[in-house]
Amino acid sequence: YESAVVPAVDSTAADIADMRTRGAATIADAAAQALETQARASEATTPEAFRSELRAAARTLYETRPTAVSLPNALRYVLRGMEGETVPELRAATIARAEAFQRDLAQAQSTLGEIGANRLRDGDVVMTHCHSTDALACLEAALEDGKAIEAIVKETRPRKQGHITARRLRELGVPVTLIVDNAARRYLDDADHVLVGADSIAADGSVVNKIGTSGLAVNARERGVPVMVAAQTIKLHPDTMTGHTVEIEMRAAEEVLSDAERSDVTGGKPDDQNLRVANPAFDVTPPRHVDAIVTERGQFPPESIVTLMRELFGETTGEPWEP
Ligand code: RUB
Repeated sequence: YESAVVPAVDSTAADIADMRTRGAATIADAAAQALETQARASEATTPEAFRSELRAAARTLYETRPTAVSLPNALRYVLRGMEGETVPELRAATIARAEAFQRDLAQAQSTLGEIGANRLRDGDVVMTHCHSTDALACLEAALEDGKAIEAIVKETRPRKQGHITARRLRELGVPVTLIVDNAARRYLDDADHVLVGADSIAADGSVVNKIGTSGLAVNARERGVPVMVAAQTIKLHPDTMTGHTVEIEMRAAEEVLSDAERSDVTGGKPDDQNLRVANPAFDVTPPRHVDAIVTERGQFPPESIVTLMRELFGETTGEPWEP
């Protein structure tokens, strides 16, 4: 039934793979939306065919980027709601479930924002890395509470998601100092908090987020600047409860070194196999370098996040399309 996957699912998958749609929460939202589109457009005539189509769509979406667990968590949540005896029943249930997921995601982010805002005081300076909608929700709620906030925004090479953060913060009226990543340690002296998001959080409280987060957290600890991770519970990685590790995505060399730059660096021999570029998209910050994980269920010291994971997931494991 693979061929019955509608073009909208393929284009959502391509947008995620190429990072036109990016950031863990936004990816989850887009994936749920794509499953809804598949359910609406399906021409399946039997319940079995409908289920197979939805599972094939989920697999297409899943195979885009490996690190943000919000993607399989979203797919699993929607597919679990695919209940009914007939195609119309299955269709209605899947659409309702996808819509509920998207509603809950938005609600969780705003609840998380209010909780995170309580950690911020009037006049605080916050250092950010990458672009996280969960992190920005905390700043937005603090502003709504009438607190003045300033931001030091790390550029975030190679994709410069810091520019998205800077633009969003300027829209909110926040004064922004944009710095290159290498300047972070120097500017930590001016920061009251480091505030980042997460792509996945492991059962031991390790935080998987944009490459450079772990170095920033180590430097912040050395400088005595608290590190706050804003992450909805959709970022909690169920498989890590049974010893699995989180796969770190390696992205294309061209993001780091353009063809023209490669030619320059190799002295006109762009095929030089001994010039390798390594481009990991994420890294792992150990729990000892994180002060608080802020979720919509409250804030947690990283070491106790596993209690929340057990409560939310029970023994959930396996691929999203497995019944
Ligand atoms: C994005 C990134 C973000 C998290 C959290 O990486 O690391 O910090 O996904 O974002 P990329 P959010 O740009 O490679 O997708 O809070 O919006 O879910």
